[in-house]
Amino acid sequence: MIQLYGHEVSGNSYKVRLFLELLGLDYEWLKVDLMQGAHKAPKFLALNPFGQVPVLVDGEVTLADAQAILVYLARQYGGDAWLPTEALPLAQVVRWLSTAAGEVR
Ligand SMILES: N[C@@H](CCC(=O)N[C@@H](CS)C(=O)NCC(=O)O)C(=O)O
Repeated sequence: MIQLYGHEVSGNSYKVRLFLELLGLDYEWLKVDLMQGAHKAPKFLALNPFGQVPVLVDGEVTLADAQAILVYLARQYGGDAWLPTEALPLAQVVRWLSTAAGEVR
């Protein structure tokens, strides 16, 4: 089953949770206690050397960064409905991923 490491006050974790729900995928939510510094412990740094949530584990795939995870999930499970392959529509999706990570955040 897909595992998502995150924290409930993390907007980047929320983005991934929301998309997993929209895709109707089963997943296990694993809270990383940011307040206790669990994201800087060796066990978590082995998943993401940046020491940040979210991190997605899907079988052999371990992936950090909300935008990268959204792209992975869209292509792996959502098909063209969520992530088109044509140049301009794809660029428009990336534009809004970038805006969400930048200006909106
Ligand atoms: N580029 C990353 C940034 C992730 C990020 O900033 N995560 C925050 C929580 S929203 C975090 O783990 N902060 C703890 C830290 O940086 O020490 C993404 O978009 O997922």
